[in-house]
Amino acid sequence: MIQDKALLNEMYYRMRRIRRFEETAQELYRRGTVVGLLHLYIGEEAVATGACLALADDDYITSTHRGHGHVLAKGADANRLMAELCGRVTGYCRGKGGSMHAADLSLGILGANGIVGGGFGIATGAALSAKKRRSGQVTICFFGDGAANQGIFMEVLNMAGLWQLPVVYVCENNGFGEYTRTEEATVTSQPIGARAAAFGLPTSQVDGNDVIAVYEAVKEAVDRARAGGGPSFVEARTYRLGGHHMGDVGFSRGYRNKEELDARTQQEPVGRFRAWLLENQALTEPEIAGLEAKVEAEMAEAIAFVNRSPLPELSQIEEYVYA
Ligand SMILES: Cc1ncc(C[n+]2csc(CCOP(=O)(O)OP(=O)(O)O)c2C)c(N)n1
Repeated sequence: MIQDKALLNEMYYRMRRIRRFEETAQELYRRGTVVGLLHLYIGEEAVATGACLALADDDYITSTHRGHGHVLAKGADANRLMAELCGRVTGYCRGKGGSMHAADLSLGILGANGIVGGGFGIATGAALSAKKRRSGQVTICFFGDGAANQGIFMEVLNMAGLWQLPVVYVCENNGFGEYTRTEEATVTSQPIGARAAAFGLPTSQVDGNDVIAVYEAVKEAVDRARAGGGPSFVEARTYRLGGHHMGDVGFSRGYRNKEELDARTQQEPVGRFRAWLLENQALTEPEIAGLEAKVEAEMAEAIAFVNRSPLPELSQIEEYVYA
């Protein structure tokens, strides 16, 4: 059992912060304050948290269309991220990127990405750069089970294996693609990691709703990469509790049912870790309440920050866009 109280504290704080950020964003979306699509990370918090806690501050991550959890876990500012979702000039991309494009190079966040599989090349390139510069930096590439079916996945596994790059491919298998069950689109008689193993990468599979299990598996891979041992693959098995995006409500699309959702809700990672902390006397109820109050204050501040931040002027419509 991990005895490091500061680490356990940080695990709970980061997971709770992601959960409450997502719930707050959901609320702002319903009020019409969030602009554009919103893919929530609720239910998957342990993956981003466990993985990012295995990294150093100057290490890199690449993220996905479901990226708020990854960037928050790597230290992104909740105010600037919420402002970005709401199209405000104070957001990470001056309000022009929206939910799927937050980046902060000063924190090693090389970007969320609206292109499924778009992080593969960026992460592998960043790892090649780190190796060439002998910087000691490691890159985590987050991607979904659906993204694993993009052809570029095979290309980067080959290159990372060939050049022994310091990169960890973390596959978040949340059971679904877009309104599609994983088994409808992906061979499941073999784990996704078998693809990485074919290129010589060490692979592991963990319970992605167990933050400690994710941390330990990713830490082993990160330490190996930093020591010159090359790339690894980790599959974190989790479950997306919400719809594919905010517009996917209820069960009318028929790819899952209420019984399954209820059963999986029982295993959600934030409440599960909270209970574990108390059972194992790792944190006390007042200590946990203190962390929760800190998160609530941050979320209240994020809403206030959005409210006092302007939308871009019409005259700025052609600024900072590539054409
Ligand atoms: C190249 C590309 N193809 C298709 C889409 C549409 N799309 C958005 S999310 C998604 C499903 C991705 O599934 P997965 O990688 O498992 O991530 P999850 O949504 O489950 O987190 C698809 C097909 C896209 N954004 N980009």
